Amino acid sequence: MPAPQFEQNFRPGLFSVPQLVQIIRLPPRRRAYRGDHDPSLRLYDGCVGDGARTWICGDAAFPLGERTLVMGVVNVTPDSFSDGGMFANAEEAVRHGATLADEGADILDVGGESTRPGADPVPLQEELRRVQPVIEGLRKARPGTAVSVDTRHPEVARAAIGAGASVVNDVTGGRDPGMFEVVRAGGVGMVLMHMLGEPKTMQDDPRYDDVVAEVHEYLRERIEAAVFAGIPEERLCVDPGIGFGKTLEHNLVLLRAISGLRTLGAAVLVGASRKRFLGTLSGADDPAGRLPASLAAATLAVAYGADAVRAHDVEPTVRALRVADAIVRGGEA
Ligand code: PMM
Repeated sequence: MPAPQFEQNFRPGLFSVPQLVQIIRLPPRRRAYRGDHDPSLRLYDGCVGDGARTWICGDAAFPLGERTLVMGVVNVTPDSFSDGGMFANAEEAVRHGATLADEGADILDVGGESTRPGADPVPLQEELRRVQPVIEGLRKARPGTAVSVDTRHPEVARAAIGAGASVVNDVTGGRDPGMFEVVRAGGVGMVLMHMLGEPKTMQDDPRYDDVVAEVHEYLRERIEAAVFAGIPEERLCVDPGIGFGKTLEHNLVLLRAISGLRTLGAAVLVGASRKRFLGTLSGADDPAGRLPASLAAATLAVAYGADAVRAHDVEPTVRALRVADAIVRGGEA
């Protein structure tokens, strides 16, 4: 990685005082990543006092580090693994999203294409038809709550921004060449998630030499590509993509390594809610029965350094995170 190796290069007199000031001000991710992810590590110990960080998403500015943000899931799909079919018409989806906002969601994540393992792609027009009225409805019903669109298609993202979305949550990390331009022009925030391959085949024997290093490097490169495309760094958030081309063991190692993602400088989102590995570990076959497991994963994600969690069950998640935040961040319960 072409990061300046300050420790190795530094000799007295090598840098002028203004240069040294610049070096000190460089965001942490520009310093070398040392592959520092020993699995015996690493509760995050820098949540308090690691400087003011803010995630800017359109008109919304989310302070990071004080309190964990909650992204509530509003799937408008007939086939999502966790809640598919439950909110498949716009009115019900808006009602559900409004409830999640009242329960304390900071962002409502509206998705019209299931990305569960094995899912077939949805035609663009159909995805648009699903998400647009829900985003418009939520903006009217709960104008104070930000809306994100969960899509990997620039055409859908553009229409969603027009309908009032202030975040694009792209599970491919901006793989489509047109996506960054839509986000840049819209002035919105973006989630860059890691996914290995495509939803249809991603769980067919996923392999990595070093899952943490590879996911980290992918997200670092995606941040650079987004910034190069003109998206300010403070609009970006990264997500390791729990369950997206990962075995149970990959998911666990990635969760333990969240603090490493903090060195990239962007906000960090983690979505473990109701996922299959939680069913395997806890013995809950039904995704709706995975609440205790989801709360355990969310609270530990916070302890390991997550700024935000994506959750289906917002009310219990908010309550659990009040406790986690009080312990980890030193705030009040
Ligand atoms: N998981 C799902 C969908 N979108 N987006 C982000 N950023 N992170 C995730 O972990 C994530 C996501 C799949 O879960 P769902 O089918 O319940 O929405």
